[in-house]
Amino acid sequence: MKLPGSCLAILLLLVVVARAAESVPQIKAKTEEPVIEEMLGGCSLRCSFQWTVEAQPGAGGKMQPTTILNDESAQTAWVAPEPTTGVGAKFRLSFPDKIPAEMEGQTPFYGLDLINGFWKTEELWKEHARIKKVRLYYNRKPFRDVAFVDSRRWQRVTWPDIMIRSGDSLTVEVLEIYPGTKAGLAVTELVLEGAH
Ligand SMILES: [Ca+2]
Repeated sequence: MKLPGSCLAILLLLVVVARAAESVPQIKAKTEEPVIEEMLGGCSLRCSFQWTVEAQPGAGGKMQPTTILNDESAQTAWVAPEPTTGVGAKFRLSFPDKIPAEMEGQTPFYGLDLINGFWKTEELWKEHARIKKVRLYYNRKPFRDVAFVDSRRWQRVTWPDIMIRSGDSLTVEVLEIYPGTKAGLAVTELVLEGAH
């Protein structure tokens, strides 16, 4: 059987895409200490740089600035707008466009902490979906696939140091969720780890 050129091209593309997905390291987040509201805002990469967050509710949606994921409050959570479930949602955490020259490429970035779901109450937690698996992109290149457990505790993922340069960003793409009883995905807080 002879396949038309276009079919071969598509097959080849599928193989390339499958290989690219396989090459992303698959890791599990570590479950850490319980969340204590008063302890939020401790030491993090914030000691060197602030970062901004944008959220895109699902594939084809638009990135919108949000402060709810880095407001140092476990009472507030980003919630997937209806009718989206949160699968396909993306959060982009961006470093400043202009890092001071003496700090350019000098500050390590090595981890991400998550408060999954709508942490505020047990009831809200059950009602909203939680993150099960994400793909992380550094400067829009796939970088790690991370599995999270269904827990109200802090969860942490780490990787070898990346030295931050002006305009760098980390994107978190939601691949799978633990469904809620009533609503789509909620995420309470994302914290970048690094600096020291
Ligand atoms: Ca929050």
